[in-house]
Amino acid sequence: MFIEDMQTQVFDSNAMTLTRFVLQEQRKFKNATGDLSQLLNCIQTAIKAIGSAVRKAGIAKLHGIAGDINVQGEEVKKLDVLSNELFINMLKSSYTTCMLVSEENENVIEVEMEKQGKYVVCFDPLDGSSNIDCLVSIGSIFSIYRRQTSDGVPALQDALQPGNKIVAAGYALYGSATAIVLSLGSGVGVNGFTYDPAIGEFILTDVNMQVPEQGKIYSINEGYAADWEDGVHNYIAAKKDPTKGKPYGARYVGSMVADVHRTIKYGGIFLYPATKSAPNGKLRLMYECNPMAYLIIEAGGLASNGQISILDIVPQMIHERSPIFLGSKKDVEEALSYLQK
Ligand code: P6P
Repeated sequence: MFIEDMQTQVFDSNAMTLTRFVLQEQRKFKNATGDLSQLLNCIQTAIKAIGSAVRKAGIAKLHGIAGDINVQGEEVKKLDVLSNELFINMLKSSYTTCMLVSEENENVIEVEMEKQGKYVVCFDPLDGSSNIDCLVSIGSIFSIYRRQTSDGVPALQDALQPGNKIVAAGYALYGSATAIVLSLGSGVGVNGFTYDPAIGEFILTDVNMQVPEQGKIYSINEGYAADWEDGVHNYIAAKKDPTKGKPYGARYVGSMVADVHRTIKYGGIFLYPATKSAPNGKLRLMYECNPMAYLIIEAGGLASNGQISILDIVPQMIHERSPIFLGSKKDVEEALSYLQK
């Protein structure tokens, strides 16, 4: 029987998927071995699986604390434990990494010798996971470096590299849609991809993303205002009650990936400054500040710790924290001028 109201679905038979994009970009580097493409495609798989778990967490009771047993008698893994395992397994099985740094692991993760490759990956598998129970957007953040030691057992120095040594970086945003934003190298630009569940691929939707030179939004947790240094106080006061022009709008999700993604798209400034109780700020250098700074700078913005570019900080510890001021060039420059008064 012919169903007359059959809708002919329009398929783009030439959609630029993330996989195709990565392979296309690889062709621009004549010495490319394909290892980075292989690594990025394995990261993409981890992100697809995390996106699926995040979206069914409530139904699948994935919110439970690690070690709980669900009604089927299966161990319930917290989403961030599951996300961490997915990243580690996909990264190791890419045969392109030799050392991993995860927000969830106290020490560096050494990849088995038989699976080792030349890359080091620092990642936060599920950033902002404290927001998931109320369905606020959360994300995964990653940065990729080349190992510095020549071969053999990787050394801690392979992990403790400044952000200006990043080879590629990106984040996944599990929001109203699942998106990946990444840069495949300095000067290559920043591109955004949106997940199409109909075909299980990320489709290029934001070409050559640029942070507006100046925005109209400031993003900071005002709950800590009593702890801010004077420069931060005075800057935020000037945004609220400017001597000329309109006040800035305030937006703060409390999930770094969501706040940074909005900043790239709309402009403005995201601030997580040092406070008396957190003299180095809260956000982690290796897998939050560095990758986000790399992307913002690649997209034409700025990212500073208040004194120097985030990417110039030489890490001393894999979980060290840093204050961060990132976003539109003019907004960050203005904020820094208040900090240096
Ligand atoms: P606060 C989430 O816990 C997170 O690590 C980042 O994603 C976010 O930007 C920050 O902490 C929020 O911290 O102190 O404002 O709740």
